[in-house]
Amino acid sequence: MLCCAGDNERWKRLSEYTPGSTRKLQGHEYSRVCVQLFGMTGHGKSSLINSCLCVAKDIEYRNVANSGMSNKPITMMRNEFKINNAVYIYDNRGISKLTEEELFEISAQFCQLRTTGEVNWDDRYRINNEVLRKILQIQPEIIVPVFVYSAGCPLTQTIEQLDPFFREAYNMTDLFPIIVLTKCKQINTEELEYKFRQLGVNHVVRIENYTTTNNQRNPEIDTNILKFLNLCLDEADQGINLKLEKKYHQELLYKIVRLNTLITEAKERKLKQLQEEESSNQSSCIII
Ligand SMILES: Nc1nc2c(ncn2[C@@H]2O[C@H](COP(=O)(O)OP(=O)(O)OP(=O)(O)O)[C@@H](O)[C@H]2O)c(=O)[nH]1
Ligand SMILES: [Mg+2]
Repeated sequence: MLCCAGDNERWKRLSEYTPGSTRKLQGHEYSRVCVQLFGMTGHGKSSLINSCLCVAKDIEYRNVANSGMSNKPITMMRNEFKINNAVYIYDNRGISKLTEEELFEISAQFCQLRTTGEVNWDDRYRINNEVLRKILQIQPEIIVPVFVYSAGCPLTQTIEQLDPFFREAYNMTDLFPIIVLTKCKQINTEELEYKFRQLGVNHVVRIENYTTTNNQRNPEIDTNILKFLNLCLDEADQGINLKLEKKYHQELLYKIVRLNTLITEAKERKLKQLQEEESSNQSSCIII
């Protein structure tokens, strides 16, 4: 299908990629790149995966990631899809209100503490011997954070309220998420792009996904998808370059300890709030 200028080079670059190869980086431990999708529910994460898979493999569109229309969230699991031997893309449960619990789960994913499977916002973890053993066995992988945002579905939150997510992504991965604007046909997204850039974002790309009703491969969508995947490789190698000097497991441990402290503090805050509410209820009972 690929027939736009530059597509063959982009496709070849993707097929031949190994971590670090776009910058000829050597002496690092990374053997795979994990493109990790986040975004509000219904904004097109699973559709982006379907689009990436059919273009990267140059095959017909199939709904492998189970995208769909519903008034309820569809994807509830963290699922892995293989683009090639070096690049994997992860679908995710959609964010609802970006609560503290959701942010902790996102951080745990950035720390490689999550494998695939059900994503439960309340399922917090504790650092114990088992987790420490697991950390030492973790195969270093480079995480490229991606935030999928539908230009066609205004949110109840403002873009500024998404700031904690962008900060956390940067703290944990050294990269600002790539923004993928979906459902943007005939929509002027300049103002939206500006707002994301104000939060530190460097890359905003517009992609009209393949969907079950728009599933015929076409050069324009193919090119945009290939550009996006190539951008993920550039970001991955930028991340590797930044991390070359750092000791991977030491840094990972530091991040996990930091996350654990944040979780403990949040728990203590909630407990204190509950105790205060209880004692104010008791005093109002006495007055009555
Ligand atoms: N027109 C148009 N529709 C899209 C696009 N991307 C996704 N859709 C449609 O939007 C709906 C939701 O898409 P999904 O990919 O399932 O969204 P999701 O983010 O995975 O949603 P959850 O799994 O519920 O979190 C589906 O009906 C898709 O066909 C797009 O770029 N353009
Ligand atoms: Mg989904």
